[in-house]
Amino acid sequence: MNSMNKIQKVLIANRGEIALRILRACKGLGIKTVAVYSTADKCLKHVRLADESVCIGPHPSTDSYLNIPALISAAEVTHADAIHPGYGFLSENADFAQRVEESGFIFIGPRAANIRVMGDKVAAIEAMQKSSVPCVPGSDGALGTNDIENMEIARGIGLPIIIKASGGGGGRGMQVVEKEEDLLGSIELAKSEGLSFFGNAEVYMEKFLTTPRHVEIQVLADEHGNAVHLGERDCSMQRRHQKVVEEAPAPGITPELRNKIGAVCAEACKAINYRGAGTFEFLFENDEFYFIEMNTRVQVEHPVTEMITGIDIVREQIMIADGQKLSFTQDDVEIKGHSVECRINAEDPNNFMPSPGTITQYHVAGGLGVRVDSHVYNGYMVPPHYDSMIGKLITFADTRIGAIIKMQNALDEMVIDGIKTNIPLQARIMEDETFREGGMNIHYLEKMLGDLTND
Ligand code: MV4
Repeated sequence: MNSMNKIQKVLIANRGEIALRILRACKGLGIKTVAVYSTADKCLKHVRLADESVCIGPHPSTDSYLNIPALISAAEVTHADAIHPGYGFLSENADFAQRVEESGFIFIGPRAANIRVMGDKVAAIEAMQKSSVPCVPGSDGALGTNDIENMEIARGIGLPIIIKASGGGGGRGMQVVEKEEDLLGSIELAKSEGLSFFGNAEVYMEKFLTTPRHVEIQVLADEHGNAVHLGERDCSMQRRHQKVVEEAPAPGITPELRNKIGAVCAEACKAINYRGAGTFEFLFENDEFYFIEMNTRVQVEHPVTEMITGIDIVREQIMIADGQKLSFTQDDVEIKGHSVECRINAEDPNNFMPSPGTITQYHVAGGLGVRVDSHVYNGYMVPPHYDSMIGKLITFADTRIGAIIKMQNALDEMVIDGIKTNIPLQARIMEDETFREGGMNIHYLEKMLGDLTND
């Protein structure tokens, strides 16, 4: 970037590893950075490395990282040009994106209108169907109040079905229905959960896929009508809707299958006038993709895609927000090798309880094809107020097994003392025979853990 660019200074509206990841991308582009932090976060690494920093409030997120007026004020006093929301917090809040732009700043993300559509799952699916993205057979819109009609829709789809809240996503506000007699009660429950969790009682119905994989497509689109896909990630290794291990490419996806679904996603971006980075989430069962949701933010697991494509996704987000054209075409995107990411959480590996506290010894893994995206350091105090993810260990090799072996050695090298972490759990996963075969479905990890307490 040079003095001609609109973006000379970015305010990073986030914390932890992603704030550091964004800071690094800004530095790589010669862009100045503003860190914002809560009173619990003065010691964050990116706060030390940023050109400027502003305390935006006390530790509860609602008073700091979710406080829109505080963030806009911080951008004003520091004369930032743009705001990067990271993931979580306000990253998929259409009102925030709108207020950022109305206040004269660039939102490093999609247009508010696109975020709003994707936040409404019924509207998102409708937009995707118009663009020929394959969706789960379902109610084709929100359910009405006619019980007989709703029963007919369910019979038409065939049980089991799933009722989902239109304002939901990420696993809340869903009801699986196995028997006809449970349908009407489940619709009412999904409606009331939708209303209380998301302020939206609208629900819809889909065929319930019993053993799918979670495969998602990364896209990038610029303001000039160009859109590309960067292949897929497999995020099936999850527990209670929290991803644990992600990888790219997804085992068993042929280049033909990838290019076909990827092209559909890129075309959908053009059709909806999408801008920025995005992820199309699919369920993948019997070699078929079924769209479920679109994420309009950078995702935790973006590094595995970066490793196999060589494309810096956060850098591209910033350049797109600056108004530049994508500097490469679909033909330039080459998928090479295999990458695995293990999320490192400050938690008890046996009962998954958060384990905040001070890190008394920290030694990081290294070597060719080993990447550590983490903000923690020796003496860092993991605060109890936020998500327990303290970093990500990412490996890259020619082959999937090569990346797994590198991961085993990297996990072995890591020393994080003073708190409990899930490193022992990740080591168990890496040596698991079924994981090593690849292509597990979304239920596998919970089964492996003998965890029958899930919903
Ligand atoms: C589904 C499904 C099966 N069939 N939809 C859960 C979170 C939300 N993003 C969508 N989810 C699911 N939707 C149909 N039609 C199973 C899940 C699901 C799931 C999906 C992805 C990753 C992990 C999951 C864990 C449980 C259920």
